[in-house]
Amino acid sequence: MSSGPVLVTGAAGRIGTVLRGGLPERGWALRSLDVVPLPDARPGEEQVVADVTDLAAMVEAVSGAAAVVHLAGVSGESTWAAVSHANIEGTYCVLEAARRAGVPRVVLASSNHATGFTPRPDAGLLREADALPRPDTYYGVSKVAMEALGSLYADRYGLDVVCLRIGSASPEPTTTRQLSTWLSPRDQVSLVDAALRAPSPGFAVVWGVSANTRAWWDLTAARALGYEPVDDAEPYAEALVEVHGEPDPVDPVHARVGGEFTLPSFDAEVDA
Ligand code: 15L
Repeated sequence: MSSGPVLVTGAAGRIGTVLRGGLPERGWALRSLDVVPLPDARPGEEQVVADVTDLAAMVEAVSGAAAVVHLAGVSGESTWAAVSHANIEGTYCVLEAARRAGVPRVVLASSNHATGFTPRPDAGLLREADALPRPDTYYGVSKVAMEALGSLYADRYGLDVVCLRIGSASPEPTTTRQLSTWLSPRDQVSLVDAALRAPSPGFAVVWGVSANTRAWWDLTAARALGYEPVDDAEPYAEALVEVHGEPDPVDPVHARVGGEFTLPSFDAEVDA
């Protein structure tokens, strides 16, 4: 591990806020970057206000960092212009800035939506290798591009790049799909900590979910990095099933891993 702080992009966002609470307890000094000033800067935390699509600003921001955790971007479906600029151009700038500044490791917040049209397995668990790019939205395409850029920078320039295909990062599960896809706040911290600490991961793509009883993603690769999930969505099942019913496997929301994002309501004509 190199010395220096970890630069977290999108630090004011949902996952960024969780990580800023948890990573310092695991020994990481943080440099928190967002396009807006943090409303709640913590003692010892460095702050940078910058846009991840500004390459010059990013080279300066990553300088001296031990690693980058890249969370910034559009976090759901939007127009092609918005998604491609923030997520694809933004990821390029983060990786290129890391290369130019000699930062050895980048952790990328990918998403299950990179593979959203993948059918949910009838039985057994889906490994990363069994889920080829099958994006369900422009957002999903941007996450496929993120993983491809990470692969390029690992192979060509020798950066360690760990892509986390995050399920549903939220305080608690609020739908029956999330009984399978939930990634709890504690486990968000553990997963990123493992991605930062794993010795020489090279290029890795791993699912990011808690130890959910109803999970359909195989955590073997994530555990190999050192991830030890502690939470399980199952204690929320009774209440959610009472309201929404048991998930129907032929309902498209439950038949494909991307859930709602695969529905016609996400068609371009609807979003434009
Ligand atoms: C994601 O990647 C999104 O950022 C989030 O808004 C949720 O849609 C999540 O996936 C999910 O699949 O639940």
